Amino acid sequence: MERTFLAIKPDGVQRGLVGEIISRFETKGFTLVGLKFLKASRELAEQHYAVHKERPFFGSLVDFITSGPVVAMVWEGDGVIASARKLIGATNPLTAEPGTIRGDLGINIGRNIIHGSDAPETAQYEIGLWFREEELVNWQPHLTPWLH
Ligand code: 3AN
Repeated sequence: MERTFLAIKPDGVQRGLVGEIISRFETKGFTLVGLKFLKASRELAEQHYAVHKERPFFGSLVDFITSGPVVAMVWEGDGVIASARKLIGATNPLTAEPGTIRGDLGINIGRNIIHGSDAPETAQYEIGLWFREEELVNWQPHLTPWLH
């Protein structure tokens, strides 16, 4: 079963959007298999954003993601990587479609509320970076799977 890594960034936590954001993935029908609330270390943030190391905003990106607590999550379900990216919306909240998390809840590209893995390889890398295997729960929430 496919898994993705999602993280509610410090702006989403500070603005009290944690419940609303988790709700969107729950009501869509995906399954939560990992969840932790933490202030990321600089080292973790730099590893997480390693692909952006050469970008001009790398330093401020790491400053921001380590500035306050984040909600790190692993979600599971068919097609969850691409679907979560759709639910999240475009990188720039100003151009993100209404109905998406960023389109509905944000205005600033540097404060775009939530991170979501963009491909299977990134998902695997990010899940391994933020979670130990024993922190992920293998469970079947739906005894009647036809409900989905
Ligand atoms: P996404 O989060 O939509 O996958 P990426 O991977 O292109 O976007 O960028 C990673 C993060 O870097 C974004 N979530 C955003 O916070 C930040 N970022 C991207 N582009 C810019 C930019 N032009 N200025 C400032 N921050 C940016």
